[in-house]
Amino acid sequence: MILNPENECMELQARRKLQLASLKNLAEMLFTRVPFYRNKMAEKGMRPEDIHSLDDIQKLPFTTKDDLRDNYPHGLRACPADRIVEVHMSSGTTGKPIVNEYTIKDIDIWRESMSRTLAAAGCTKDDIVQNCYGYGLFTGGMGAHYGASTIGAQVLPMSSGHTGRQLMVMQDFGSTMLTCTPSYALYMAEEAVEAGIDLHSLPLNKGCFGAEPWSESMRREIESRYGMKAYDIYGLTEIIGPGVAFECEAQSGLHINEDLFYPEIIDPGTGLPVPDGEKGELVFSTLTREGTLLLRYRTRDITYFMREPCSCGRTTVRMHRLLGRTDDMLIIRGVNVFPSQIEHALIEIEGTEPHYLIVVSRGKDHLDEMELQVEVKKEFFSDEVKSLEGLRNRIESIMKSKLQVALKVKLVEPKTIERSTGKAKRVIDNRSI
Ligand code: DLL
Repeated sequence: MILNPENECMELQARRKLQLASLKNLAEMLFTRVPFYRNKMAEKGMRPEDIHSLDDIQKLPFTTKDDLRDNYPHGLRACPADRIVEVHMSSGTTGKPIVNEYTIKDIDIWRESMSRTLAAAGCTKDDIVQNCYGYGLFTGGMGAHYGASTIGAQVLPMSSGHTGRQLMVMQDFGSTMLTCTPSYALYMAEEAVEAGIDLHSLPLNKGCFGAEPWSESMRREIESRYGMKAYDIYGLTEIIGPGVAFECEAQSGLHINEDLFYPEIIDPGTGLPVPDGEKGELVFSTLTREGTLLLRYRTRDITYFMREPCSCGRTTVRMHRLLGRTDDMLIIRGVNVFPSQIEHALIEIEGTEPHYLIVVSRGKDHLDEMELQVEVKKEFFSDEVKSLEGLRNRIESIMKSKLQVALKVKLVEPKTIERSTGKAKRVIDNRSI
């Protein structure tokens, strides 16, 4: 369902006009209220009144993760402290966290963008939404909660973890929609089988999954294990949290809420825009926010724009599901490898579970070595050694042809790879470079 047809199906010229007015306002607010941005704009010789068209955004400075860390905790706040009603922070593992401060209007923007997101997956006021994104500083829990409650659905604010309790509530309360990371959805499905629960017999029929990379094959896996429709949703703490982009019933690219968050795709090397359809780094500017405003924030996420009309009727630009990150890309003996390629290939191979871990190290000969630990299905593991050996060889040769670089496969018993209730960790890089 299209929650806000006026904005989501707006004629393109009208939207561009709206975006330009918002961009001018954003530049003005940043210039007058945030010294960090005033200095950055001055370095470029730019003033807010120099913006005459949307293309002029290219003359404005980028913002990076380091800029946010350097300004921790309040350096980028664009309004008086007493107007902030909520704060979220990213789950980063190094250095200071990334902070996002919200005013009441910012929370309303979040409600709007997340309710559009959940509605596109079919959520209505009659749904019972089991929200297993983590609550707390992470934006997933509150974001999905705000979206579902704005629609008027009933929210079960479960947070992540306590899988036994999740499954009990899922059955006893008749949850119809699930929101969590895709890896946790698969883990719960696995536990359900173990507990003898037939997920297909439950009223659950749709879910919105995101916050970590996942593949088309993993979607099919979730859809078949639960008997539900699984939608990809995208967002990041820096911009608002979840609700930046979402799939509609066509499940063909994610519609960007571009009246709220202005997207660009650039060449990460040159910083110049790439032509539509070409891969590059996704960049966002917050068009209407008040607390933490960002100009041309470099997400490090890699995707491309899909501008062909969508069968759903929305006119917002779509982005392809994420193809990787500029910083997650592994360079193995000079070859670029994305964990998503490995996952995609793995799910197609019969006998394996979609749980894996990539361990990279540097061998005695100083060359990179990549080990792929893969869980084997229970029935396969009890099989004879010969067939396990065959499976291992098959995975190694499929990976070699897909990745153009060799890796060693280690088959491990079911349930030995650590499960995550939030974002899964897929790569351990032991190279000290
Ligand atoms: O993960 C916000 C979120 C919560 C999105 C719930 C979707 C659902 P961060 O913790 O700041 O925020 O992490 C943001 O996670 O830059 C991507 O690299 C990755 N990511 C988010 N959604 C997807 C997705 C939340 N659908 C970072 N597919 C982003 C792949 C995703 N990666």
